[in-house]
Amino acid sequence: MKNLSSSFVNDFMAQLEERNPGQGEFHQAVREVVSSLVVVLKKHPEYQKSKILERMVEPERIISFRVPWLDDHNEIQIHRGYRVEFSSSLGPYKGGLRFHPSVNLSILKFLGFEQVFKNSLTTLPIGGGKGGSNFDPKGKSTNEVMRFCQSFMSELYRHIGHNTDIPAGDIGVGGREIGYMFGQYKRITNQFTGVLTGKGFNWGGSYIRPEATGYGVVYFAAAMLDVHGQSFEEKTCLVSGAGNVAQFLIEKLIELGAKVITMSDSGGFIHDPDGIDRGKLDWICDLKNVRRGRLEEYADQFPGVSFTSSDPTLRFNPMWDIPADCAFPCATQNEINDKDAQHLLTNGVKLVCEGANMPSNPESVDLFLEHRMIYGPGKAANAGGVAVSALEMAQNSARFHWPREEVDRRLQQIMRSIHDTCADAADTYGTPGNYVNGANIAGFSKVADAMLDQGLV
Ligand code: NDP
Ligand code: 2IT
Repeated sequence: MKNLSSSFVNDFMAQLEERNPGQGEFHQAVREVVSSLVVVLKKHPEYQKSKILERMVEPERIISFRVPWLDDHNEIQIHRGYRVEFSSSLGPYKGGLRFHPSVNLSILKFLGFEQVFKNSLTTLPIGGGKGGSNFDPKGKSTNEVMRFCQSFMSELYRHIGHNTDIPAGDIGVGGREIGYMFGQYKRITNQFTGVLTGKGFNWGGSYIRPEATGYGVVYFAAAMLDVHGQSFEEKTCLVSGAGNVAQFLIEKLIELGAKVITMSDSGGFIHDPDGIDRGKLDWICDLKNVRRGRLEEYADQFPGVSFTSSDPTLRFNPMWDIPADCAFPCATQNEINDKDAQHLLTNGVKLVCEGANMPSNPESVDLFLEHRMIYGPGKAANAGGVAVSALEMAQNSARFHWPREEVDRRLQQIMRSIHDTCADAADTYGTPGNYVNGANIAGFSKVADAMLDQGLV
């Protein structure tokens, strides 16, 4: 039996890094989980004997394929598509598709790995996966997006299925893209099944799926605040991102009496000291979802608002240097670094809750934990999206719809249960209030036990 000293993590990581060179984001996600699990492995030698962790970091299957398509000028374009089918221990592979120029195997493996733990935390029967392409939908015409989606699905269809692998949206993939991919899947297979989630409500989608990730983050954060006898009333909040997660998160924060003063996209951030109210949020949703414009336009539209362009030469994001009570990163991975974390701490932010996947880099997470920040890691806090995806699958199987109130009630219940499960696991393993350890340990245990039950496969 291996001696489980602190060198365990370093030894484990050295081997993982050697086997997966150049996959920084994947290394980062695994290191965090393995660091939390040392105490669990000490207590459970059976996990070590069966090499559960070693098996878990190896995706069950990785598919990579060519996506050729014709742009509006009749030029041939070629992109790369992927699906990382990470774990089917708890159910069919489940997780989103990301269309963004930065997409590569490292990013999809980190996302797929995180998804396994997140999906386990939902308590619903779903394994973990992730996919996508380095295609950038920004600046493309609707016809170009449709042709790309059809070409992408012309290959992906043979690898997925409502009992095998059920993709959904993520960055760059919303209702429009899901619609085009669903149409192509149906055309090729001649089957109308729940093979994708995030579908339009009229053709198999669930109420509250568009809202679920953002609402769920707020429900999770409210549960964390509740432990400290607090609510969102009068709290000033910083939010990054301006997409699906950010929009509905802000809607729920406003409903609960909070004041949201920032939003961002890849061009920069807006600071609205008066707060983004319901009317202004509607304007932003129209800008982003219908007109597909840049957030910068918000500053021209409403008085007293400043816009700050992204500056890649700066070692920090000035948006995280604005005094506030709470911060919700909802854009992308590693958008908060140690300098940003320091700014949040010195400016009085008491709660950070992650809508995005892995938005805080390891140094900033260390700072949050060291300073006893109320910190909700993405794999727990943003699980509401995939949870309602699983509810969409259940509704599709039964061929009916739950009413809006019913789905929202279930979402609230699931987020409360994820919160309590993480808090309990953190307590049990001697790190009360540490939701990072709690999420990693609780997410791991269910998958590990299922793997033991299912033998060496
Ligand atoms: P969207 O594509 O709807 O929105 C993404 C937002 O983040 C946009 O405002 C985008 O700006 C900004 N953004 C993306 N990448 C970057 C970047 N590299 N630098 C700066 N800004 C960036 O995606 P979602 O809202 O769906 O996803 C946001 C985050 O939430 C992601 O981390 C995703 O993995 C996570 N998540 C999403 C879930 C879902 O159900 N959709 C579920 C759980 C987590 P711009 O438009 O200029 O690119
Ligand atoms: O990161 C995520 O959890 C998602 N993008 C949602 C996945 C899903 O299957 O709904």
